[in-house]
This record gives sequence, structure tokens and C-alpha cells, in this order.
Amino acid sequence: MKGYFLVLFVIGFTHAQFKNGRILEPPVPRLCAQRTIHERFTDGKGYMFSWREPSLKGVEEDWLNARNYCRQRCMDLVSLETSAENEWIKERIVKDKVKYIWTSGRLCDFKGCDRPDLQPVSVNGWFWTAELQKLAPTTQRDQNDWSETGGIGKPQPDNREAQQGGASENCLAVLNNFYKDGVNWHDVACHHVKPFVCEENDALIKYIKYTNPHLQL
Ligand SMILES: [Ca+2]
Ligand SMILES: [Ca+2]
Repeated sequence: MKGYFLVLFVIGFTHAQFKNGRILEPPVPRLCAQRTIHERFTDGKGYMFSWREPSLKGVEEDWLNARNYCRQRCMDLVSLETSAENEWIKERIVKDKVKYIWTSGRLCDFKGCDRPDLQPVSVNGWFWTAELQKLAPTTQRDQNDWSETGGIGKPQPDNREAQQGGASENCLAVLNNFYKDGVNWHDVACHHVKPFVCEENDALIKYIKYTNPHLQL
């Protein structure tokens, strides 16, 4: 892992479309106030590690359910915008012997993704959904942490499952040496279930504070 990940600019859409009528959940004031923080990063942001939470012991969720669990609590799936945060999260995955986690990373594959600067989407279409920030192009290998290998021996992202007749690999997971490749980023189909890490979300906290001025957050 080298240097900081480029934050190019904010993606200009906010509403992803999900299959089967599933939606992105809004924050719930009571759950925001009761949110669990297991550890704080150097910038003061709080994180919740699903495997350390007694009520989530052994629970694995698909990407959208994991995101919604976090969002209802004024958090969102973790976004690894800097190498410092990426390494900090990876240390905890290794220390706690967790096989893999979901992050908020996603390939732009819905309405609004035909923007010229996102083309080709497989290279320029990855973004942190929690922060609506683009990742560096997948070809800039020193600006990201994609694994150099995977299930078919190809550098990530490889969209392997779709190549083999399955679902597209549109979500970003951190895998703990799953392919004897160290702890790195992989594109994985979003319907897979995994443990997850929530990160406090400034925008959601601000919104709940504004709409519930007397709530202790
Ligand atoms: Ca972050
Ligand atoms: Ca893959």
C-alpha cells in the first residue's frame, strides 16, 4: 500500500437502484443515539466491527443489508479513502482473524453511470458510496489496494463471477489472505454475505442532529 488514494471529486448522484424493490434505509434517531463505537481512528471517527458486537455474533449480511444496518445508526459501511485508514482497518481484520469484510466501495452500475468521466466503468466507475467519492482508476495500482490475484489468477477487479456465468462483482470487499494474496481489495458479487465494518457518517449525524435538536448524539 503506497501513498494516499486519490479523491477525485464527488459523484453527482445519490440514489442507487436496487433489485427486488429493496431500498437504502434512512437513519433512525433512536438507533443513532444508541450506536456502538468499538474504536476511534486518529481523526476521531467511530467504527463498529460487526463480529465484536454480541447481537451480531456469527451474523453475515449481503452488501445492502450491511449498509442499511450501519445507516440506521448514522453510520455507513467503511470507506477506505486513505492508506492510513486502510492499514488501520486491515490490522484489525488480521488481529481478529476475520476472513473478509464489506466496505462501502461499489461499481457504478445504475442510472447516471453513463457519465463520460466514469468510462470505461470497469476502470473509472468505482466509488465509496458512503462518501460519494470516486476511487482512483483501477489501473493506477499505487493509488489503491486491489489484489494482484484472485479466483482465476487475475489482478482485481476481475469480475470473475460474471465471467463464469454468475452475478457481476460490483461490490468491494477486503479479503484476509483468501487467495494466499495477503490482505487486499477484491471485487465480489454484492449478494454474498460477510461480516462488516460501520464508520460514522458526518452527513447522517448532521441530518439527525438538525431534525432532532434535543437528542443526545
Ligand atoms: Ca473512511
Ligand atoms: Ca473478483
